[in-house]
Amino acid sequence: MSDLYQPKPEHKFTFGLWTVGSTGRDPFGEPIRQSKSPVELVHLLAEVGAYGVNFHDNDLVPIDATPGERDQIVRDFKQALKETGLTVPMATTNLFYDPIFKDGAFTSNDPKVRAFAMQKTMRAMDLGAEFGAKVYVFWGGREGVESDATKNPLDGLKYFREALDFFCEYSISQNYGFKFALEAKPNEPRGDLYLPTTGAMLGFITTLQHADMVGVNPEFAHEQMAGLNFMHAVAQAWDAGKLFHIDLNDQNYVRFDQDWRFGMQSIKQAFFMVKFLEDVGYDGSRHFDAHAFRTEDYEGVKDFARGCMRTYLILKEKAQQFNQDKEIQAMLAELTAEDKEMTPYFGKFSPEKAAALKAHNFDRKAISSRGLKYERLDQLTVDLLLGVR
Ligand code: GLT
Ligand code: MN
Ligand code: MN
Repeated sequence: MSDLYQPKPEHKFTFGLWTVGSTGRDPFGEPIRQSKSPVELVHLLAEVGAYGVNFHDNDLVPIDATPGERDQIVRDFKQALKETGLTVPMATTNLFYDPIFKDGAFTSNDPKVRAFAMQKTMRAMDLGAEFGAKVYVFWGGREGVESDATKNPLDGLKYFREALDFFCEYSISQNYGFKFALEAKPNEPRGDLYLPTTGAMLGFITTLQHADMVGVNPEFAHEQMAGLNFMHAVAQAWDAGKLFHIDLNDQNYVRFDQDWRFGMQSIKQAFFMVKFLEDVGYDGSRHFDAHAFRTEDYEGVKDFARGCMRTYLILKEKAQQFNQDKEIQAMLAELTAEDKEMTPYFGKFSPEKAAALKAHNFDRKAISSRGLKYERLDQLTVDLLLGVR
């Protein structure tokens, strides 16, 4: 039984270097863990059973490294990957840490900053491609404003669109085969970030020249910060064929970005999220974008990482149980059953269909007086999750 919850490569569990590498620094306090090198972090991830490791350019290569230092770091990291068997499915650019990005990267008012952001991203794409990454994430941590007196959002959209069109062409010209995944967040560190939700990103993608190459990387905590239902955002992305990557973590609704261990707080939402991914057959990375509590040493960091994967696998088992539960499934079948009398009204429009539907008499009182048994259905779900079913 317990082996069911052991992570295996086929589960595609990945972590960013910045997640297990977090030293616990926050706006109110200094680091509480000694920082570890990328090589040490790869070994830590291998020890807990992860499949892959993702990075920002500067998680691996410091922003002011010389070309010689870069090459040495790349060699050492490759060696660590070889020793552990870990892969690098995704890469990204840090466009938020350095002070040059204080007013944004691609959406900065300053053309020099925008051009630097493009240069940095192309170099980071080269680095990611060197490790075989196929998904390239864009999280615009500084793309936004504190005051709308300072920037025009239409300019921001135009600059971001131009940059993405440029990177699609760059990837094609280099034969990198990247798929780009845009990650939304409503705020933090900026007062307001542009394109604040996954839904906004999906709308924006349709305006791009190479829309087929661009999808989304929704993050659990970011939709919850906006008070939204994460699974619904993911479902919309899936429906659009745009779920290229996913950031799993947790947090309390409508707070600052807490980036907690997956499933640590919102078990029910996490359950429906896992059930969705497994039911539709999503086959991309299950990336945990979270970090250990600030109370932990590196043993606690391992507990954190193991916990993310373990909870995912427990919820996956619970999803199977839900799908095989006779009572639950019978209720769902009844709720969603076809009504032969109504069937002719659905599907493609025709004037005859419209006329027939307009003429139909509905017994509103009878229809609305039927109890739907949702209380029972939800309680069965709760029983199942709490392990008494
Ligand atoms: C940062 C952010 C995350 C993004 C990472 C990728 S960096 O930790 O909070 O949500 O996914 O840029
Ligand atoms: Mn986050
Ligand atoms: Mn994220």
